[in-house]
Amino acid sequence: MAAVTSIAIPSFSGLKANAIKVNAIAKVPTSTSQLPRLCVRASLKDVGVAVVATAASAMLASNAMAVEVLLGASDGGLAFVPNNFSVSAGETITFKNNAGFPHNVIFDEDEIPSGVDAAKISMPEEDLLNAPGETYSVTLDAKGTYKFYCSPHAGAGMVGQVTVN
Ligand SMILES: *[C@@H]1O[C@H](CO)[C@@H](O)[C@H](O)[C@H]1NC(C)=O
Ligand SMILES: [Cu+2]
Repeated sequence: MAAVTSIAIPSFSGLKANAIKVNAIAKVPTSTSQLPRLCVRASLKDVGVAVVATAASAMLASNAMAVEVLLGASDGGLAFVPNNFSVSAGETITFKNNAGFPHNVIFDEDEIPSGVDAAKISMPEEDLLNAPGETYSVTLDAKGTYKFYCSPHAGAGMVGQVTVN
């Protein structure tokens, strides 16, 4: 630390330099192990702040352009929650297993805008979401009304509708 202090001094002059020198010496840690430790702690804190800020902005961005639909009502009802909603074209719709699974998400080929391929936006018919929290996400680009259902539970009324604006 003594070497650093004496290098800094020549760029100042007279009384001011002496005053700065006194301050600098007063702040030099008495133990050489103190300074590196302080530096490490400071940089970890900065990194932590940066990570939190990034996570918060990512969350805001995803909230702005995503809709979550629960598969199965929390009371056990076999339903999409919500079962009738609107999204913007290109917005991500994430279906999330909640209760009463297995579920799937199949778009009805006769109840979607013309030119849209139902197979491309549906889960494969033989696939089922079996585990809690499992998701299926889809993005719809063509505007219009789409109807979808869960194949195991369509007969029980597990059907839904989304309007893409
Ligand atoms: C879904 O919402 C649309 C638009 O608000 C409405 O026209 C339609 O009747 C609703 N369908 C059902 C099944 O509730
Ligand atoms: Cu289902």
